[in-house]
Amino acid sequence: MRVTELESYLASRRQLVQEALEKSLPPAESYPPAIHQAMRYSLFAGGKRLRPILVLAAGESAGSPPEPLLPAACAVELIHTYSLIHDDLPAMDNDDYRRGRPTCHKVFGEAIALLAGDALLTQAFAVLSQVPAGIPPAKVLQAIGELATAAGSQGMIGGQVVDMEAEGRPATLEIVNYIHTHKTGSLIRACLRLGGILSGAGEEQLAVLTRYGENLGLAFQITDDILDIEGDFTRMGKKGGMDVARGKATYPACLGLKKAREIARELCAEAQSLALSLGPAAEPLFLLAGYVLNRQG
Ligand code: GRG
Repeated sequence: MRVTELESYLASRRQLVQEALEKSLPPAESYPPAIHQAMRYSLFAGGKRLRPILVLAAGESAGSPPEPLLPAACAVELIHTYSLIHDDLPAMDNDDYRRGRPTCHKVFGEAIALLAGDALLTQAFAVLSQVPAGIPPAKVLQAIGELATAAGSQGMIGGQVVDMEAEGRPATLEIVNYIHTHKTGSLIRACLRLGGILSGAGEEQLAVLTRYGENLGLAFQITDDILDIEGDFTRMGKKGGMDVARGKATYPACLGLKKAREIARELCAEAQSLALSLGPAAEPLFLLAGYVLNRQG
């Protein structure tokens, strides 16, 4: 697969994910419609679907077709969407725009937005608990445990708490690393592990996928820090410059833009060499590391 083919790979995987996500939630008119409309509003607001695609690409590297991995791919995107809804609430970052349109609470009100996030989180586990044909139930159980831990107080939520606590204070690189590897990195790492576990990857293969996920997760958040300074609203779908305005603990704040860029490049190069070590079936993972480094939104 050449770099020019990455776009068609992304498009084909996005299509599969989109169709599966459609079926993962009750229809908008299901009673009570207010909650289902809010859940669908945020889920179908045009995200990149990077995390579900990483689940599929990790599975592909271990020889699995995409279909049996779709419940896990959807589960991760449901959790990601819930985290965005809650992060945008007035009690947290108080953002008006996400994915290029008004945030969930701006449209549906705070109470429904809070509940839409809760409902997406719980629905994620209902979806993941469906056992696809050909996947041993024990592997699904393992995946459920991994995703719950990654999203919980020692994963994504822990990262969010330290992110809030660090606001407006001079942050050490150690604190920034904790925030980035937990708030953002935990879920991305879980994507790689879920794809591997559900595809029957061996111990060594899973260890490589995990390290790839750790490198990519940190690189993803560093590029997000950089885009918050350099990106524009049209591409990012949200207002830029907010990290500086809020005194957030970021890589550029700690080390400067140049060093932040250099570290993101090194992390993606390391992810690419890990992908290469997995052989030709990991080519999408190789290209996805380049995509994360060069993304504009
Ligand atoms: C509030 C429960 C809770 C958790 C908060 C993930 C998170 C932790 C907050 C979301 C806000 C944020 C800036 C997280 C950092 C991760 C990140 C860059 C999210 C945006 O991900 P993209 O760019 O978004 O993949 P799309 O819209 O493309 O899916």
